[in-house]
Amino acid sequence: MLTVYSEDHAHHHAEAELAGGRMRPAVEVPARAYAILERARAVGLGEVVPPAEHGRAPLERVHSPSYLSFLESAWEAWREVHGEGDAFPIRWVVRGMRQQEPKAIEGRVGYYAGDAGSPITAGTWRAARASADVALSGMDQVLAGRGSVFSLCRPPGHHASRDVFSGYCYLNNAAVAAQAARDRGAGRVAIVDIDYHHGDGTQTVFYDRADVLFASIHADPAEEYPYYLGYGDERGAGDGHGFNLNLPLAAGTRYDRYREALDAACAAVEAFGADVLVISLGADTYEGDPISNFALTSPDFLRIGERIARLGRPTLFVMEGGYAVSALGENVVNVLAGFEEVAP
Ligand code: OKP
Ligand code: ZN
Repeated sequence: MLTVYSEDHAHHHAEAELAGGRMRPAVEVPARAYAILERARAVGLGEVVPPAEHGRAPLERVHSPSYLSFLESAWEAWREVHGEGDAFPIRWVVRGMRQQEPKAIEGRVGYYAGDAGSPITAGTWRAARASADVALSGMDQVLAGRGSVFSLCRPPGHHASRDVFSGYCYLNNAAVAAQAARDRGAGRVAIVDIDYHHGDGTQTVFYDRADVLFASIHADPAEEYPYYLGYGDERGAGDGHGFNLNLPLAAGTRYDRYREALDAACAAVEAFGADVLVISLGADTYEGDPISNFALTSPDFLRIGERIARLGRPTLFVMEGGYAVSALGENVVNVLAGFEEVAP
């Protein structure tokens, strides 16, 4: 399988994140991407190519121009006030407040932030743009007729919505790639999100649309991040009604139960008749993940890849989460190898 990868991800390297009431070492680190790349090379997964620059236009199909301008300028504006160091929100726009971007950087950060665990660093914009280019270049290859491509994105994207950064995500790589496929003539695009956390950003982007199906298997948001979206009764709105499928699962979920949810997501993709499939690929469902509570084993990831391949669709894998760095390469590449076992 072709892998698209950019070294530029390393420009996003937060020292710490606010978690559990204290600053803790960041878990979304450059070593994640290196571990996946190393494993892909070690098992001879296939060629690794850099992305092409796609510019701002495909980003603006998903994100608002004002949000993109904010992301591009936020760290510099923060530095002018607070000096070197990562930018974090400390104030949010909540119920009853004006939905309007203020002038001060502290107010702007809080206006666009979904949590305080997603630092904006000196290199975040550069890395996030490269990550979106990795997804877009992968989609170029899928649309050109490659049956499957792996976009080794970092930072991840599925918590970012039109104008919100959250959950280590700044640009929604999977959404940008799915929208690019639509803009270039793919009739129906399905996104299946198998990250442990609900893809709230992706769901929000496509919630009122019938041309992009979003199906997600994730930890029950009543118990787990992102808490405020991802429940089973969210089926889509307006034209999009029936084109959103959430499959929340309990803490401790093992593959026997996970497989049923994956079958349900795959059945939805079949019924929808997707021309192109985008997989938001998180491996934080692994039993050893430090911030998650499912119990999938490394061999289970082979089965996931095999099941996805049986859908028989042109497929773009877009990397999302997974924080057990020592097992991450094996788990991610197992999904891709399982896929290729069925659909070489
Ligand atoms: C991003 B992705 C853990 C704090 C969790 C946010 C998690 C974001 C996950 N105590 N903070 O979906 O893997
Ligand atoms: Zn996750």
